[in-house]
Amino acid sequence: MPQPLSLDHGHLTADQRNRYWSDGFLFPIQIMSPEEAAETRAGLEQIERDWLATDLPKPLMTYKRNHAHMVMPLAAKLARDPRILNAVQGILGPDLMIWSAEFFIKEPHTKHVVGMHQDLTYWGLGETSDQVTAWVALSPATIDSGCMDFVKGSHKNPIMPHNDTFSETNLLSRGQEIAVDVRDEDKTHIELQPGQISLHHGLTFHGSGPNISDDRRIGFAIRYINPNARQEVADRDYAMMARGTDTSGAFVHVPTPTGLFATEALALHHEIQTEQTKALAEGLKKDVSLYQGLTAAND
Ligand SMILES: O=C(O)CCC(=O)C(=O)O
Repeated sequence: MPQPLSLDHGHLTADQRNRYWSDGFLFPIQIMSPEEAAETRAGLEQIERDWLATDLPKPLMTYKRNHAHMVMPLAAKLARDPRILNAVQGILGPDLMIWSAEFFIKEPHTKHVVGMHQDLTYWGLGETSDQVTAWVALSPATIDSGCMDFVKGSHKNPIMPHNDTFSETNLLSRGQEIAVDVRDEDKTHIELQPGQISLHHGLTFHGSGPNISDDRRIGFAIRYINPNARQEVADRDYAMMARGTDTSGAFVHVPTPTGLFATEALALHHEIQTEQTKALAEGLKKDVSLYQGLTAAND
């Protein structure tokens, strides 16, 4: 496991910022202790136990994989954690909004993978650098558990063609995969301990392998933008303020959740999912649910 980076009072140093812009990613950054990460994991697993069989308007998996921060206070707290925001501020500046946040969970001994892709391909935000993903490890992300793999410097490419494979074992919406041969030797394994994060640019080629370990692999991916970002495909777009001010007003602000799966938040969640699906589904010929390929444990 690589040693966590030495931050400057919780902020990225100039050297770390340069490394992000040169490589398209940065890791591992220790945000919280393993014990605190374990508490957050326990909170999530309590929700999974309590809500799996209830009559939520949509399957629990939909909320875990789409704007979890809007309907789960635990996810909003994590997405607005000042320690994560301090690191993200080093990349995007002082005004930060949360565009989206989702749990990526791979159950032990399962075949699910994430095909190599560039995030920005389907977001409708163009090829902007005014976004970054912080991926928080809530369990060990190792080669065995299916940690992410990043291709150094690949964020300097434009959005490349992707193929929709609709593979049952690919956790992405269309089973999408970049139409570029990525050699194993070009991949950096992003191994993280619970409580650590990685940062990655939305053009960075990345994916992840299956979980052959005995534990769940639980990651929480938070997509941050700054006010320079623009939605170019959907009629309108939404974001939650995290820090500073929104100087552009280009995004409809969404409130932090007042409680777990509160009625108003569920209604807004539905509205946002409908709008963002337009961007995600642009050009999609085949009707497909947005989040497929998950086991019953993720439902
Ligand atoms: O969690 C994974 O394995 C993949 C996550 C991912 O593709 C992302 O956060 O952009």
